[in-house]
Amino acid sequence: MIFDTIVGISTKLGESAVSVVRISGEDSISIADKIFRGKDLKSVQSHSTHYGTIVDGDEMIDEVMVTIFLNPRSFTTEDTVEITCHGGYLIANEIVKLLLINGARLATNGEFTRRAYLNGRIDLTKAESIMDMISAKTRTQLQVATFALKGDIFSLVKDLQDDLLNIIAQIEVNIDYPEYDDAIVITKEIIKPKIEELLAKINTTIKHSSTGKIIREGIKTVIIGRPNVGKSSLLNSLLKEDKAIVTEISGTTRDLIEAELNLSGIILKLIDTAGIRETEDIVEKIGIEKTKKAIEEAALVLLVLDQSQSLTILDKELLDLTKSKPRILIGNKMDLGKIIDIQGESIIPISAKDKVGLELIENEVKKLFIDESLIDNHETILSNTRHISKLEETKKNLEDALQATLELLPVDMIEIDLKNAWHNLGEITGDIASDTLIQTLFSRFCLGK
Ligand SMILES: Nc1nc2c(ncn2[C@@H]2O[C@H](COP(=O)(O)OP(=O)(O)OP(=O)(O)O)[C@@H](O)[C@H]2O)c(=O)[nH]1
Ligand SMILES: [Mg+2]
Repeated sequence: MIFDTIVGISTKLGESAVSVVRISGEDSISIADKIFRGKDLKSVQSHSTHYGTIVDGDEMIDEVMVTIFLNPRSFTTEDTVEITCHGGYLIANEIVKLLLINGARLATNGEFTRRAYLNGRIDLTKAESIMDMISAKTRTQLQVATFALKGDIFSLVKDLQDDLLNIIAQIEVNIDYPEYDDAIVITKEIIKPKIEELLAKINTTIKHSSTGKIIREGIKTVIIGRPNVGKSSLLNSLLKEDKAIVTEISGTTRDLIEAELNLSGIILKLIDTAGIRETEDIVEKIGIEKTKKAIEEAALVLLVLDQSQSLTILDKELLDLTKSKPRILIGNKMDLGKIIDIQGESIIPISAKDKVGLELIENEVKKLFIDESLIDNHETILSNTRHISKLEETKKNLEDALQATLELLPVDMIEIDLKNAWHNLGEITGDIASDTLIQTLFSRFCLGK
């Protein structure tokens, strides 16, 4: 496909050694050449870098290095120029302005990557992985993001599509040559185990993806408990900073306090809450309402109890309120001894004040949410919600197909379900993708990428 020539700044503006301005499209070299002094860029080889200056008429703007990538050997597969200029807030913008005057257009978010996709250089999973790599905050997030870049997700989906095509082919043969009396019955008998096998593969991938999703997105975690049990102290100890105010006065925390914690590679999106109790204080009341909402929205509850005291009615209410949530019971103030008695559920003894026992919480979080063997064995894990939901739709199609093999439905009905499954898989890689999908997906990218 031939597109117009776009320009964008690929680095963050700010005081830094260098910035990179990127130009891509048919006229990128001739446009860059108009503002570059040092060499005739139109006659240089691909993958070569040249020293020179950027000029606005007779005025020198900056001393730069220019790298040329000739079509098709570039990220976008188009002729591409990368101008490495000095950093700062101004220079790169000045160069962009000159390029605009000379015929380039300002790139929209993610437009370079979008071209790489539209020109067939990368599939959607790779494009999305680049975005995930850029936003990764932990080494594990990076590891999961690179699966797609290496092509692992693409192959995984392609293999599933191949299996599907085999089944579809089997049906088509029998639809085309229905001379055998029992063709339909035989077809169903043959394809049923094949569909089951495919479903099993998909189920395993979906199961593993819960670990991937947690790694990519983190765990929304709420710290709750009655007033004064040490919720804010726990937040502070986990973060290793005094983020929340801690006092011996009940009802110290009034509003939600949010913070992010990197728990050896897993991001906990922590929320410290106002302790729940009956109160007439209007500010505290609002705080408590927010706590209740935060509990509903959380994926994990850390319920803090004071283990130096016996359970109160409030503790019991909170235990009841969160019984169907993934939760960890934390017995704080272990330095004051243990009086609390809880049956049938383990409680992790800690002292938030003395920072003792915190690693036990970490272990428990991992036990609840992460299959570490997958990471250790470098298994391919899906982590992107879009991919996972498409795979879930595929699963549904296959279940329908399986059901149809059991009923007295004609085989071409089964084929419809299988084709839908194939279509859903195609949307993961972008084999089949609507304009709206492409539009929204790439608009989430940063400028210049
Ligand atoms: N002995 C002991 N005291 C603790 C421990 N953790 C917290 N405290 C004390 O308990 C009191 C309450 O701590 P906070 O962290 O403010 O409790 P909270 O649950 O956030 O209280 P509210 O915000 O009022 O709901 C403070 O005086 C803390 O110093 C602990 O492990 N041992
Ligand atoms: Mg507090």
